[in-house]
Amino acid sequence: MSQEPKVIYLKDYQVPSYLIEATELRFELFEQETRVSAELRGRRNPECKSQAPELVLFGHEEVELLSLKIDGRTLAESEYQQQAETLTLSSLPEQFVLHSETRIHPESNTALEGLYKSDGMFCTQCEAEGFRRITFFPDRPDVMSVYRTTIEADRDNYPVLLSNGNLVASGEAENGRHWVTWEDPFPKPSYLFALVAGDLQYIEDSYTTLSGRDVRLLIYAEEKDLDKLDYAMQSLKKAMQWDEEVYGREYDLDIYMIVAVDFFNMGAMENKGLNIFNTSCVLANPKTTTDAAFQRVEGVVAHEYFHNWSGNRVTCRDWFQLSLKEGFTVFRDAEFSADMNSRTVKRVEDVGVMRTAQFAEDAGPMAHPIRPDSFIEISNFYTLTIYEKGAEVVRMVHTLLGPELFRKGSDLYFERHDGQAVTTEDFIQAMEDASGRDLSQFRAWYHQAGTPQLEVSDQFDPESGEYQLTVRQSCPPTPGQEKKTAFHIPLAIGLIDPSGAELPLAEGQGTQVLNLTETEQVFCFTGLSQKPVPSLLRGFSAPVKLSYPYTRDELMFLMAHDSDGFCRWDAAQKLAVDIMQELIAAYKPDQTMQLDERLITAYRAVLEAEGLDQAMVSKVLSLPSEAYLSELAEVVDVDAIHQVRNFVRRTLAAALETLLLQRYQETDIAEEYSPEADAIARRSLKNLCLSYLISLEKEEYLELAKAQYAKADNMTDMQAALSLVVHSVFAADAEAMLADFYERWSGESLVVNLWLSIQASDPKPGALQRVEALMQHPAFDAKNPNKLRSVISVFCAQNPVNFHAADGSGYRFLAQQIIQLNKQNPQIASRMLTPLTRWKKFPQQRQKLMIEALESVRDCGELSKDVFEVISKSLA
Ligand code: 7MK
Ligand code: ZN
Repeated sequence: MSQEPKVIYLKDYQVPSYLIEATELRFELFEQETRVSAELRGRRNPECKSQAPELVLFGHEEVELLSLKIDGRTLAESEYQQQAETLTLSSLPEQFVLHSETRIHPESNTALEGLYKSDGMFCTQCEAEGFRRITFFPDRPDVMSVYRTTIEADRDNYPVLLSNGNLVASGEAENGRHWVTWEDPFPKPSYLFALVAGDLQYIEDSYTTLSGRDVRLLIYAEEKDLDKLDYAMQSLKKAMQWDEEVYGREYDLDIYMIVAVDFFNMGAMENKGLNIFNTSCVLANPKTTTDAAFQRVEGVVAHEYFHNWSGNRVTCRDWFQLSLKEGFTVFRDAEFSADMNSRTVKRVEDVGVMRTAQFAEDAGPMAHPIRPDSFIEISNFYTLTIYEKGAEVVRMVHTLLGPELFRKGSDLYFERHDGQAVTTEDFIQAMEDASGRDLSQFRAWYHQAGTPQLEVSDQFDPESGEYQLTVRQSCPPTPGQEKKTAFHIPLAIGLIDPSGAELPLAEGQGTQVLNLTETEQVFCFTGLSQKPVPSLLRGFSAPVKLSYPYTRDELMFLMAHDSDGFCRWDAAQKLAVDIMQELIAAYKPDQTMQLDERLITAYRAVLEAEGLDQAMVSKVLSLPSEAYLSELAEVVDVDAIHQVRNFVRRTLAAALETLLLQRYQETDIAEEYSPEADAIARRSLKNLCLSYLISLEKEEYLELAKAQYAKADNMTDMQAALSLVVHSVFAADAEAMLADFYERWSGESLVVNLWLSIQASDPKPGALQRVEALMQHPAFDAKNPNKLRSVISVFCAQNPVNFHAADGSGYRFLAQQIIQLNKQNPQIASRMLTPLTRWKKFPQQRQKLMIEALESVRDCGELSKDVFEVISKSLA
């Protein structure tokens, strides 16, 4: 940056002065350059009242302007103003055709935004503002245009040429080149534009929509990955059907394409008719893919498909509205996954992400509301807050309205705004209009950042049989927001009597949703004979932190009796957290610890119980992660957390050894791999038991893990066994297994990523040296985001004891990497900074070292906007 980057404010929004009705693009792809010709048919926007309207075209500095014409007349340089990232035209006629010729260099584009090369193929990523790296255009989502795109390239190297919509023409050109033309009839913002050119193979299927239209479904990948596409295809068809059944939404083009690419900054992209996916979110095959990745593929395929309505047909007016499409679409994909698999498991997993990572974001220097009111670089706002908290906010609307009125609201929203670029306000308004409910106070969720806290206390009067719940809400300050107004919070609760029976509440239901709207409220329940145990925040009905002074015995009682699956799991978590926090507070190295027997008793009961859902057993028996314990801590003591968690795991394993082994053997059945929920649950429980057993450091369990590794016919069991041995004390066996694994899988890039991650997350001393060595390994590629994430991000986020080494070596390492990446790939650089931004949570000495690391990045020279924004907010 030659100057300080500019802050963009929502309050400065103005409608575009010109609309672009049609865009005709022509790409000539070469190895040394790409020529782009763009013809924009524009006209005055009747809604823009400006007297002297200007057409602002955005264009990245790397787009070289070769010529510019209006209605066929070449413009002299004096007839437009070119600045660093914009080109401004004034005195335009009411209607015009603007024609530009430009040159770009996808072959050297390492930022992976705009048009770039991934492993020899051309592909694009335009969201949010990548289109301006392709050509000059009013690259803002409220300018929607139809596109006609011609691509010309060498036929041998790029036999497949794709863009949005329908293929309308193709032909041969000179010098062994060929061309195709695609036409997308739906007006769309430029961020949904896509182009792919490469040597690709595909699988094909079809889907008949509710109204009887046949849609061709094509999934493209490199030839070597053709055997990993079936699961994505099945997932796509399930998603198409689900959206018809649950939202009444059909697909609208005759063709739907997905392309798998290796180099991708994010997970996937919903480009109209031509989704582009990170291979990690589309390829799946039992031999090479873990259960977690299968689930990710199903969820991401559905997410991108659902965007066709929540994002593409109805899009965002400006990028402050990002959560309009992302929060809603995450809610939709979460419900889809819940319907396809286990609802409670999906909820438990999503709540884990909220509590561990989103709450941390809300408490850090980058905290922002789900509808931010300013940003420097929009790429920095593809956050857990926009996505996951955004989805929780939509879920609360669903809870407040109930399923029928929510559906009425979504129907109205899609109908009213089809083909438009709208705001989160339009979404809420549609929900209000369709339901007749008042959501005025609820709107605070959109503009207030931070995690609300609920403090609950209760009182029982045996005389009158009256039970009172008092709920106080507050929300801590966040950057730029000192004071908050009260939120409208749906608090789902149940009351359980001492026999374990659930009391009937409103309308005889076991669960009642309390509407919290004031800072303090009292709720009365009458006709009780004994004091109940309250079951609070059922299903995680709101993204809040709730405290109630449960005793450990009450938590055990809830684990056994709560009818809400989420709350049973939550009670187990709270019990473990409470016990571990006490140990963490008292922790001194080399001092013996004592585990509260009640945790053993509680875990034993779960292990012994017959007929429990195996998926839930494995969730309930999973100890809170180090990351979650860190989030809960006032000041994070990484070593104490790590040591205590290991101690608790080992102590539980010793006390429950026989049961764990028994469960392991019961779940270790020879069966053909299936990615269905019950099979996943079985493997998850099996590998959890193995992890407890391995912690006992006995040879026999090492042998068990080695045997599992040797006989595994699927990557879930294989990687679990490998990871447990590598993270154990059995160093020699770990080395041998790692070598074997690499030899077997060196040709499978995604499997190699598991191999890298397992090593980068090894908590044993010396991890940084191992990470540095891995970065010299031939399997590592510093230009590939998946490799960077597998090594650097995993080390910094999943290896806390080593990343937070007291000498600051982990921090300095990360700072160096960021400095490197800042030029090469700003989006990835900025994302990877996250762990350092949380410096306020650590003890003083660590704080000082983390700040020094941030300062070294700040002072390294020219910062990208992405890195600048995160650094400056972290050091503010
Ligand atoms: C998910 C944007 C895209 C972060 C998480 C995704 C991105 C970033 C997928 C890229 C998406 N629109 O569909 O949300
Ligand atoms: Zn999305």
